[in-house]
Amino acid sequence: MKANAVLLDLKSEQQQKFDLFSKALPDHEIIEYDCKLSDEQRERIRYAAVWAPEAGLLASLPNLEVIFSSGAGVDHVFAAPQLPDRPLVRFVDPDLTGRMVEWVVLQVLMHLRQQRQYDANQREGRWEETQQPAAYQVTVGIMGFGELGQAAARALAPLGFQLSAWSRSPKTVDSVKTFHGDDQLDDFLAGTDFLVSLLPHTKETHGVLSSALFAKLKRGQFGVGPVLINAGRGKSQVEADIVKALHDGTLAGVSLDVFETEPLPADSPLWTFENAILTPHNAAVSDANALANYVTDQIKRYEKGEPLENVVDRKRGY
Ligand code: NDP
Ligand code: OXD
Repeated sequence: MKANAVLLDLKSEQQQKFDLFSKALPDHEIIEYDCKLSDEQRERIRYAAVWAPEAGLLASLPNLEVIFSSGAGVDHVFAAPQLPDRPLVRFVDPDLTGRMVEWVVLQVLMHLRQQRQYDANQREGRWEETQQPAAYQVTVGIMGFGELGQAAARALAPLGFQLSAWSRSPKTVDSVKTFHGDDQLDDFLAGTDFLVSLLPHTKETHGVLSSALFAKLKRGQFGVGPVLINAGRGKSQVEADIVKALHDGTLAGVSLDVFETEPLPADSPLWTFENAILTPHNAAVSDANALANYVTDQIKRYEKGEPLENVVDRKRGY
C-alpha cells in the first residue's frame, strides 16, 4: 500500500490528466474523486487538490494536511461549507500568469484601437477612420495589484501606456503610480481611462464594480474610454449597472471574462452589445501539466520539511 494519498477533485479537463500526478509522485496513491470514497481511502488522504469541493468532502478526511486550490483564486474553495482549518495553497505559476497577461494586453489594445467598431465597419463594407489616441495618452488603472496585476503592468509598460494601480497595501513599482486602500480609491479612479480589475472576490470586493465607481472614472479623450476590463471575479461586478453604463455611455466598452452567474445566462443583455467583449472565464486557465508540476513540487517541498508557498491568508480571504 502506498502512503500519503492525494485526492484530486479538479475540473474535468485537469482530472483526466491524473496520470501526470502519478508520474510525478510514484510513491503516493492518487485518488480521483468520483463522489464516493471508502473509509480506508478517506483515512489515507493527506493532500487534496480541488476546484470547488462539495460540502463536507474535505471535512470528512481525518488525516488531511494540505489543501491545494487548482486556481489562483480561492473563493470557490472558501465557498465550500465545513472547510477544515488546514493550510490552503493557491496556484501561482508562470503559465497561468502568462495567459492572463495575454488576455489583458489583448483587451486593452482592442479598446484602444476601437477594433469592435472596425469589425462592424468591415461587416458593412464601410471604409471609415475614427480618431484614435496613442497608448501614451491613455492611463490603464489596474485594480488588484498582486501576481497577475503586476505582470500585466510589466507587459503594458513597453507599449507606452501610463499606468496606475490600486491594492489593499502600499506598493512601490517603477513607472506605476500606486494607490492603496479605500481612502485612495477615488483618486485612483479619477486618473483612470481603462480600468482593469484583477481583484479576488472577498467580502470587501463584492459588487465594487458598480455605477457609483464607473461615474468616478476619467472621461477619456477622442471618444475612447472609460473602459472596464474584468478578469478577477464576476461577483465583484454589478451587471445591471454595467448594462446601464453601456447604454448611457458612462462606459464606452467592456471586456468581461467573469460573470455574476457562470455560464452567463442566455438572456443576459450583455450578449447584445457590440462594445462588450465576452469570454467564458478562460482568460487564464490552469494548464493540467503546470498544475500537476506545481502541486507535486509543493508536496515534495512539504515532505522535505520546507515551507509551502503561496499559502492563503484566511483572514484576508485571498
Ligand atoms: P493576488 O493575491 O496576488 O493579488 C490580489 C490583489 O488584489 C492584491 O494586490 C491585493 O492587495 C488586491 N486586493 C485584494 N483585496 C483588496 C481590497 N479589498 N482592496 C484593494 N485591493 C485588494 O492574486 P492574483 O493576482 O494571483 O489573482 C487575482 C485574482 O484573479 C484571483 O483571485 C482570481 O479571482 C482571478 N483569476 C481569474 C482568472 C481567470 O481566468 N479569469 C485566472 C486566475 C485568477 P494587496 O497586494 O495589498 O494584498
Ligand atoms: C483561477 C481561475 O482562479 O481560473 O485560477 O479563475
